[in-house]
Amino acid sequence: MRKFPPFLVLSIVLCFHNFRSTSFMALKRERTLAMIKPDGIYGNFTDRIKQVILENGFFIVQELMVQLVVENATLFYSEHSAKSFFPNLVEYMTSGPVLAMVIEKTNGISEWRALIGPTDAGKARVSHPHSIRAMCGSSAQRNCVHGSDSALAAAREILFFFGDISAGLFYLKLANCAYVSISLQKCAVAVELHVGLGMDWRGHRRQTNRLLSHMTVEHDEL
Ligand code: 3AN
Repeated sequence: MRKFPPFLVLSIVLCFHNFRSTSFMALKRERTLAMIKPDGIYGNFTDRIKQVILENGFFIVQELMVQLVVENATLFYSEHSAKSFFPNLVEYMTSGPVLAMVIEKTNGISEWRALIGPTDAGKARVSHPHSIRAMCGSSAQRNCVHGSDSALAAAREILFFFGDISAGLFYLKLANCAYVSISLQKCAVAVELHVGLGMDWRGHRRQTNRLLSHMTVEHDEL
């Protein structure tokens, strides 16, 4: 068999490695959390927003319509808890149902943020007139949609609503904890245990699914 000089083999390996880490890494498929907030749902923007999502090449992996309660909204937006607008934000986010979606696309996190536009919908109408917030939002608070702002936030927020869908094991839906009178603290601890220890929650999932099965409005019921 013909032998290749070691330096040639090494060069080919390095080239391949370089190709993978530049071209492929820059074009990574990413999942992010998209949410239609209560004003988006009440304003009948759901179909138009989903149309924009699909027209822009996103795949909707999973969706869930849920009514957040104060504990859920407080936890979801905990990073803003010290801000003056926080009480109003919690009130707004619990004023009606939200539609949470896991959406996927190449560079999906930044692509979705670009599509929704700036936080302040009033400013978005001037600076990003074609953005989703310009279409359906009305202010800095009532901006009709949410998008994760980083990979870490996307992982946390997807876990918040859907459990770890990539592992497919953990279906404790944190957003529903309050409905079934499991204390929110227990839910948070369960999530942390799962994430931290990679535990197999199949037994727990069966039990939780029984509790949640009639309370979760899934995709086909919307
Ligand atoms: P974004 O949703 O664009 O990532 P954040 O994370 O700064 O913006 O804010 C989270 C949410 O808090 C916003 N979507 C909005 O509903 C609300 N919010 C942000 N800034 C203000 C503000 N200045 N006044 C009232 N509500 C605000």
